[in-house]
Amino acid sequence: EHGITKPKGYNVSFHYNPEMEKHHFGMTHPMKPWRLTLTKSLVSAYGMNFAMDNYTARAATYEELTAFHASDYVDHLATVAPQPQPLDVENPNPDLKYNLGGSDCPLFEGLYNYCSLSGGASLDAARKLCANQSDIAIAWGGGLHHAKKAEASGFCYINDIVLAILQLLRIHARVLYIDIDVHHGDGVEEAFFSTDRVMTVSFHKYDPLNFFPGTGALEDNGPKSEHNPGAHHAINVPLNDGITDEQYKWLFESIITRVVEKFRPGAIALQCGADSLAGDRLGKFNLLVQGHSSCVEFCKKLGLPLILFGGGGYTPKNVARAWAYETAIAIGHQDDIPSQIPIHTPWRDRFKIDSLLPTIQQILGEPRQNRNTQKKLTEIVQHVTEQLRFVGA
Ligand code: ZL4
Ligand code: CA
Ligand code: ZN
Repeated sequence: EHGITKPKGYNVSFHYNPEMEKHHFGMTHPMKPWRLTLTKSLVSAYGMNFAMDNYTARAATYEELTAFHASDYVDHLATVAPQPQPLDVENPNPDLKYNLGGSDCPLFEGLYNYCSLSGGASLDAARKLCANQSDIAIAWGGGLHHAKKAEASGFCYINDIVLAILQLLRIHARVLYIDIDVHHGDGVEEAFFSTDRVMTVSFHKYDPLNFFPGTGALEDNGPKSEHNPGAHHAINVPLNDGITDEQYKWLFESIITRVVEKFRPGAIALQCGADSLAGDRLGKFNLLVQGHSSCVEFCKKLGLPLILFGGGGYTPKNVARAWAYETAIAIGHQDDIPSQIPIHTPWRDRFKIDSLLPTIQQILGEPRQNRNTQKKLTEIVQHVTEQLRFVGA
């Protein structure tokens, strides 16, 4: 018996392929594809699959990948051998072709398959929205926002988000891209730098010398030339460590309200990187599941076709909680699912925090010192408001 039923009046689709988890970046690499399995098992244990259309994602084809990526890069990805030997200690910075084979973007067994599955899920999700068969489409295996046209970067090889947005642009005049991963969404920003049909908004930690990728300053708003249609269509929200739910929610809602009002998108693509949660191995924000998921809730309420991508997230138990809870928001059951994690969840014990009963919104990790002042946040909203004066009719 479960109380979770299909929402009336709209459809949610969930795009996932269990093959993705079989790939490994390396034992100590922070990116763990099995966090997707953990997410899926939590979603299933809650019975959420009864409330949405579940699809086993297919692999993207070569033609689909080269809709954005350079064919020589995709050719190389398809044929390159897995890491021949452990990184050479004598030469830790070998000349990397397409930035492949270093510690961030290693060459592992089945890499091309992993990339095409991630791309395939996001493409399927976008096509479901385009066909009007789904109102919210979910692809937690996507969100790989750093990949460039002909270069791997920051654990990302294929930019599934760009591929999905290109699909949405066939139907919609304007698409809004929002990125709540703790890192700057540089690959997506760059891909749509010169068009006024995509506005990109990234919230991220910004510390150019010490935090990857070092781009995304407040003043970077697209091409500097007013003759370039992309001018003013990149919004960046640079933050410091320790930002809280309350501050983040205020910033997100203030900015997205203004953006939607001026840009009037036909669809929204939301990258839900979970490394902005407290207790992340790489990120140092203080967001709880409540604050992170409030961004999803806010976007859903805008009532536009919505695609949800995964992204970063390096403390798998927290990632699974956030993405499962955000799935509950998508199907409209966030207020009636039990907060306690169902007994039948595989690895249920691993969700426990200090032997407390495991619940879906509990996050583990020491709070970090908040280095964001209200004065700075107000300045950010002011700057964004000024940029938006140049946008729209
Ligand atoms: C690791 O322990 O800041 C990779 C990467 C591998 C295993 C053993 C190798 C040890 C942390 C990160 C050497 C690691 C040296 N292993 C990593 C400038 C850097 C060069 C590489 O969430 N070293 C590069 C990328 C970022 C850099 C973040 C976020 C993706 C996303 C979307 C990408 N790169 C310095 C770091 C480890 C590793 C431990 C690591 N890499 C942390 N931050 C980076 O936005 C999915
Ligand atoms: Ca971001
Ligand atoms: Zn990230």
